[in-house]
Amino acid sequence: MNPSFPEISKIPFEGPSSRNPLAFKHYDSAKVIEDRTMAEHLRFSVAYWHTFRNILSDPFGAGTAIRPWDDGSNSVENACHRARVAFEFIEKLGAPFYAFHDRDVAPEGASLAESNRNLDAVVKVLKEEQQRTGIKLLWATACLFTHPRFAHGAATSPNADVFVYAAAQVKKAIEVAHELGAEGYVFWGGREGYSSLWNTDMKREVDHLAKFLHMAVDYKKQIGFQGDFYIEPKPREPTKHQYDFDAATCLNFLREYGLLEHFKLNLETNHATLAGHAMHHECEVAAAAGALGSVDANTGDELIGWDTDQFPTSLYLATQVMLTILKMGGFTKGGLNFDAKVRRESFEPVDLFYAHIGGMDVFARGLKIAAAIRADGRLAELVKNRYASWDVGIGAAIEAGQEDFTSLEKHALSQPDPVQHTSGRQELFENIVNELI
Ligand code: XUL
Ligand code: CO
Repeated sequence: MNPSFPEISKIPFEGPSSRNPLAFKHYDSAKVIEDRTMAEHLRFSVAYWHTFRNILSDPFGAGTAIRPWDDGSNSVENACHRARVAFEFIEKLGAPFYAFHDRDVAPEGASLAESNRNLDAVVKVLKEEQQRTGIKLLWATACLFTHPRFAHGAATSPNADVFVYAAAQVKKAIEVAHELGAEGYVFWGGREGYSSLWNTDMKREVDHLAKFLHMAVDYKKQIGFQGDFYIEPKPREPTKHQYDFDAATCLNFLREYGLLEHFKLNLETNHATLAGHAMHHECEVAAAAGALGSVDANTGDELIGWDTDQFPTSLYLATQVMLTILKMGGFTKGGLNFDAKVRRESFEPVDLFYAHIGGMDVFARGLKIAAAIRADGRLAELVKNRYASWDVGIGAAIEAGQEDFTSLEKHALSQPDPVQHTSGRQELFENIVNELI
C-alpha cells in the first residue's frame, strides 16, 4: 500500500528545545518516572471515530475534512483501506493503543446479519494490522446511538425489540473485542435517558439497563473475555438527561444493582464539565471507589456549551489527572484515549498529527509535574497537617470506631468549645503547584 502520509515519518522525541512541529518535546516513551516508563504510565490511544470518521461538520455547516485516502463511500473495501491508513497514522505517531465503535470501523448493513459480516471483514484487517505493528486495542464499544432505531434509547428503549437488537449488537461487539485482545470494553449510553419525563417510566428503564449489563457480564464470563468493562458517565447530550450522569451516579447505580465488582468507569473531561464538575473531582470520586478504569482525554471550550471534544492542552488538567492516577498506582488495563477531534478549521491530514502530538506532550508534562509534586512532598505534608487532629486522641478513637454520640457529648462538655481551625491555605497550595509547573 502506498503511504497516505508520505511526507511524515515516525514522530521522534527531540526534547523541550526542539522547534520541529512534528516532534515530541516532552513525551519520551522510554523515560522512566516512578518505576514505569512514560509509555506504561500514559497508555495513549487514538479514537477511531474522531480521527478517521469525523468529517468535521457542525450543526450549522458541512464537513470540511480533507481525507484523500477515503472515497467517502460506505463500502467494506473503503472501510478496510481506511483501517490500514489508520494503522499507518497510529504507528507513525507512536501511540500504543486505539479504540473504536463497531460502526466506526465497518459500515452498517441492511440487516444485523449483514452488519456482522461487514464487521468481520474489517476485523480481519484490524487483526493483521495489530499483529504487523504491535498496536493494541484499548477498548471497543458498540454504537447504540446513531441509527434511528435507537432514538428512544437502546437498553432503555420503551420497545423491547430494540433492547433485543441492542443485546445482539453488543454480544457481537464483545466477541470482536475478545478476538482482537482488547484491554477493555466501554458502555456509553448517549440515548439511555430521556427528553421528557411525561412520557418516561424512569424506574423501569433503569431496571432494564441493569438487566442488560448483567447479561453482558454473564456473556463476558461465558466466552472468557479478560478485558475490563467500563461505564462512561455523561450528564446529557444527546438526551436531556442521561442515566449515567456522572461518576457518583454511575457508582450508585452499579452498587444498587449488584454490578460494582464487574465495572469500572471511563471518565471523560468534557463530560465532567458538562456535569458541573472538574475532571479532578470525577477522578477522585472514581479512584476512592477503586473504580477509575480509563480516561477519555479531551477538553471542552469555556465559551461553547456543548461537548466540543477538543484535544487537551491544559497543564493543570493533565497534572491533576496524573496526580490521581499516580496516587492509585497507575492504570491497570485502561489508558488515556484521545476522544477528541480537530476543530472544523483544522481540516488537513497533518492537523491530526499536530493535535495528537500536543495531547501526548501535555500529558507527558502533566506526568512529570505530578511526579515532581509527589517528590517535593510539600503539598502532601500540608494536607496531612490539615488532618493531624485525626491521628491522635479523640480523632483517632473516632476513626477506630471506639466512640459514639454519648461519649462524644461527654468529651465535648469536658473541654473548651473548639475555635476557628487552622487556615486552609488554598493560595499557598496554588503557589506551590505553580512553582512546580
Ligand atoms: C460521546 C463519547 C463517546 C464514548 C464512546 O460523548 O464520549 O464517544 O466515548 O461511545
Ligand atoms: Co468518550
